[in-house]
Amino acid sequence: MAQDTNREFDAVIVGAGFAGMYMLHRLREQGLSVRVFEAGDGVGGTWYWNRYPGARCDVESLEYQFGFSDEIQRGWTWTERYSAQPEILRYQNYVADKLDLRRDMQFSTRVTSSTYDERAGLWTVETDKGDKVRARFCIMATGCLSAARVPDFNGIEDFKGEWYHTGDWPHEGVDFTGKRVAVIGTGSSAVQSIPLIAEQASHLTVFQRTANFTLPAGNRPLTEDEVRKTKEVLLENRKRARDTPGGIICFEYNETLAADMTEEERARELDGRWHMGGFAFLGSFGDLMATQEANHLAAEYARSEMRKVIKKPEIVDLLLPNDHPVGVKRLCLDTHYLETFNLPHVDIVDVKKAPIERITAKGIVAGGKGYEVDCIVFATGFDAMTGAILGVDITGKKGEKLRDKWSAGPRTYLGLGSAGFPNLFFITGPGSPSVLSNMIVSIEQHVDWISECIRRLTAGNIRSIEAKPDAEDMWVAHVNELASQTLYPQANSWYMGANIPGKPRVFMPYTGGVGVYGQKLAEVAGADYEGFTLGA
Ligand code: N01
Repeated sequence: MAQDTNREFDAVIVGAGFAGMYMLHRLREQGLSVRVFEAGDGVGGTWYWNRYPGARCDVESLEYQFGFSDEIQRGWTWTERYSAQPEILRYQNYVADKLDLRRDMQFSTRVTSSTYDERAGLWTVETDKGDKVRARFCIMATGCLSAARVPDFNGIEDFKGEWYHTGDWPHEGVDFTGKRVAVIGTGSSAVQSIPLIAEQASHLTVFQRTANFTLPAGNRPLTEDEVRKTKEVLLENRKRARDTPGGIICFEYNETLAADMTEEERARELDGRWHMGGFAFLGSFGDLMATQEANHLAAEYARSEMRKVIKKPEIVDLLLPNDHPVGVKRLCLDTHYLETFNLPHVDIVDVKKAPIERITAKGIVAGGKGYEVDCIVFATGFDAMTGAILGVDITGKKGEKLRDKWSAGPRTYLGLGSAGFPNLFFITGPGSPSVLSNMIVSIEQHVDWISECIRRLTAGNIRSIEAKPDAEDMWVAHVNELASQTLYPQANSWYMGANIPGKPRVFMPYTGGVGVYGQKLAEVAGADYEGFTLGA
């Protein structure tokens, strides 16, 4: 039921994940009236929806938490090196309690449209529950990986069994005991869920289009000592993290080029970092993400390690990635993933060779062969980075639709705003480091910048801020130019929009790193929001 009709707020925030929660807190500190709309029935965002078995963060818990409040961080104790989804969601609820966030949040409500009224200088935001509110600022805290996507397989409506998407998992969980299960996809969600699904299923068939690089997660319980020590320095650590490329400090990037190292030195780097677990491996050489030669050395090493785990000779080649450089698709952290394929009741089907033709009442037909199953798990990913933003019908000045403006790919200035759409902000939008970084560090960086911007506009009695078209053009060109100096564009990844048929192929995140990006944000703000037009 609509709660708010014709009310006016200073700001509307779309989404109550980490970004929406912190944005609300910051704006309320300024005494602004704020309404958060959230489609789920609680806070959490990604961690609210992704409840599939094995869901876990691939950034270490001691770094994947808010860093703005000493009281909050001291009041929470993480239990594992990489937190599982239930623990992260409990943490988010703890923060929501602490800051009393829910009183300004309206749950189970999806924002359907947001329209700018140029004369009034206000956004009109409408929801699927019939709300229609007005606000000076509209802030999209919609997340980068929140528009779950099931591909358009023929016949899906005929399937008589149960089917699920990892990104929209039933809250009560799913019991696969004794069932014949198909998992489609082999990205991070599949890599995490497959070992646990295999523990229950009577038979598991994995439909793989692209083999992924997976490396040992090395998850383990945290010791009391390391938790205590981190609490002492967490806020300091967070400041340091903002100056790093990835927003994390648990490892450093080796800046030496592969060619400038001896074979022994390279082996030591690769081996040491592989066994550290996590993304440290990608920091083995300064040019690992920039040159084929350096990357090939790391990819060969990764394949040799992965090969050691796979015991069925007939599927080794299938499970080893060989069509893209390592790291250009998100690395997957492996906890018993490759080992699962050694089990007698687990099979893999190469859908690159034998594409899925249709889904029938009884299962899946691929390459002319039928696979009868009781359940299908779509681990097929998301309409990443732009899907959730464009899921809202956003209309800016002169009736321009953001969907039309972005039809050839997203266009933003700094990933924060888009020309023609005054007072509309994106948190970790396309064109910012976002998914290539520790998301919470990037969220805090953006929220702090946006809230300070709003504070200065309010203090100066300035009604609006809007990206200038030429600044935006330059930023888009800069983001593309940086990406082209890396190997990232060489894979069909969701970073490129390549997982969605028809989506423009544009490398969306900013590859220059959180630290460099932060300096740019500070310069822009310090120069009276250079590149933005401020309206009286
Ligand atoms: O999605 P994905 P995800 N027919 O897009 C396949 C974050 N995350 O949910 O590679 C057959 O990576 C597709 O094949 P291909 C993390 O950033 C983090 O797993 O496109 N297959 C691919 O194998 C991650 O990267 C964590 O050829 C089809 C898979 O489905 C991001 O979320 C955990 C297909 C989709 O993989 C997304 O991960 C989970 C089709 N028509 C997620 N369409 C952690 O923190 C797609 N596929 C650890």
